[in-house]
Amino acid sequence: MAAMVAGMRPSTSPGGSTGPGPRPAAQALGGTLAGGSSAGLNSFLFSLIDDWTYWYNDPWNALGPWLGGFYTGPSGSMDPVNWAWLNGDPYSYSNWAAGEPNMAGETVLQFFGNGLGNMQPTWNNLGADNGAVKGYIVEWASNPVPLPGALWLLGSGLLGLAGWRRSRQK
Ligand SMILES: [Ca+2]
Repeated sequence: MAAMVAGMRPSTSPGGSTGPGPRPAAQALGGTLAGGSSAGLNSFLFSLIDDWTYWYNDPWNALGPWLGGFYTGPSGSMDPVNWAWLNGDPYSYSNWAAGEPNMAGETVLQFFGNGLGNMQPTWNNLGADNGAVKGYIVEWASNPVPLPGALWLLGSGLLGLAGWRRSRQK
């Protein structure tokens, strides 16, 4: 059972080009940014953050929380195939929004909906240093009982903790 929780991005979380801003925050909690590596899991993750608390309008589209996807293709290019998940899941499922991924250099992945106010479980590639993304989803490989004390430092940003039983491909 992997436990997952949606949290607001801490203001002290560093951004930078090495990964999503919340990545070190997730690691500090003993977890990692969640991976939507199947249709069912992606829908489950979206259900955790289907709330404007975790989204903003940019103002042309709805930009949602970070996921743990990152680009593995050649520098200076972009494609929908060369991606991986921080949790090690196989990249065998994708749910890109229309026209995504687009820009080279936008090497990390977020929930994104085409159009103002359009929260969707579809994906966009975005620059890792984007400071406006409000939310992220943490996942643990096993049920973190007791929960890491640091988890509660996220305070009011937490939407909930939910379990997900994955069936890994062997
Ligand atoms: Ca993009």
